[in-house]
Amino acid sequence: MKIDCVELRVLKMRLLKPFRTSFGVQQDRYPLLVRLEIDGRSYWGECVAGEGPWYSYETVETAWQILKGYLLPAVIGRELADVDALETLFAPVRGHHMAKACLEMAFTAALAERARKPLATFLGGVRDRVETGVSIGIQATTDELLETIGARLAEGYRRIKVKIEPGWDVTAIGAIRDRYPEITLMADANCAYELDDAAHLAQLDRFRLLMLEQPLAAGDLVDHAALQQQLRTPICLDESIESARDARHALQLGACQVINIKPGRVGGFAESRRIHDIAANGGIPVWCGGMLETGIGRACNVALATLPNFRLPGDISASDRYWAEDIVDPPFVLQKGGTMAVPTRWGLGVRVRVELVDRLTVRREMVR
Ligand code: SMG
Ligand code: MG
Repeated sequence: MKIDCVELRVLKMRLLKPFRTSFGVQQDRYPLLVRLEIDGRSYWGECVAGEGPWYSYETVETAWQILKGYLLPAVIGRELADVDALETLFAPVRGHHMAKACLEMAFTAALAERARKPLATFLGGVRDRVETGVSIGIQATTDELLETIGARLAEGYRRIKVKIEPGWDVTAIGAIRDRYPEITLMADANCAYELDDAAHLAQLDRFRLLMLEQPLAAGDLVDHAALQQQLRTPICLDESIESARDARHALQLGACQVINIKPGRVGGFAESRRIHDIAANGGIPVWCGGMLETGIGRACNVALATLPNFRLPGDISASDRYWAEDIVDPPFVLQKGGTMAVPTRWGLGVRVRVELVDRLTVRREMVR
């Protein structure tokens, strides 16, 4: 299969509500999309990089530059037998997994469509619906937090994740447990703590959290291993796992008991699959994270979450948790029991609403 040319686009999309984490507030998102042209047909992919280098060193701007300057010239016009061929051509570029991932995922969706299979089936998925949860940002007050959680539970979400940071942790989680003693609850710190905070974080143990996500710095597997020794709550790694090698090291060190896989963070589906398998062999579950994606990235996440070792609910919420209007048709909706149906159409499984994408586009360029 040959990629004839690729269009890069940046959209401007406003979240229905601002989303606050330990590293900042997001309200406007600028999704970077790629549109691969192959034999006159379009295949879309989404890059999960943010506007600034907070969650990761990658940004919309760096991804655009790496795609245009290095990744696209390496693959456009080349005969590509499979994803291996693509990965081989990307290998000389160090890092930049978010830039690589959007191409890899769009290309994989094209291969799935050519094979006349839904993406999930093409990837080896084993289920027709995936378990989902919702991620709730840091709120101004405890009352607002409890109210927001109540609203999400009423919508049907069955697993609640809350963002924490120093000053918004033990008391906030305790208030949630007082009000909702039985809900499936977890917390995500996005790297906001240090190993010296171990005794403080151990106070979370009494709240029976499903897991504590990424308490310490992204690069720090060694301190995560030391922290896990001092916590009963399972540690889950997100930012720390950028590759299968990271996953292998994390397991060897005992740095976590759960892994959050985001295909957009690790370079795409193939690397996600390798991390999935390493975790499965090590006896630890994985789940699919989210990066406030549009329906394009969400379709990829849903497909990936059908693999067997995705044994915990993902941050894969419905389109209306994020956007007034999603750019795919049909949008993703929450089903009974807090699940999401896996699209059954060939390829990506959802249609991209090109007229809406056009209206939201703030930057575009064709690379040949
Ligand atoms: O997509 O529902 C979503 C957001 C899930 O909390 C979420 N993502 O660290 O896991 C995480 C954060 C990172 C996204 S902040 C842009
Ligand atoms: Mg996280």
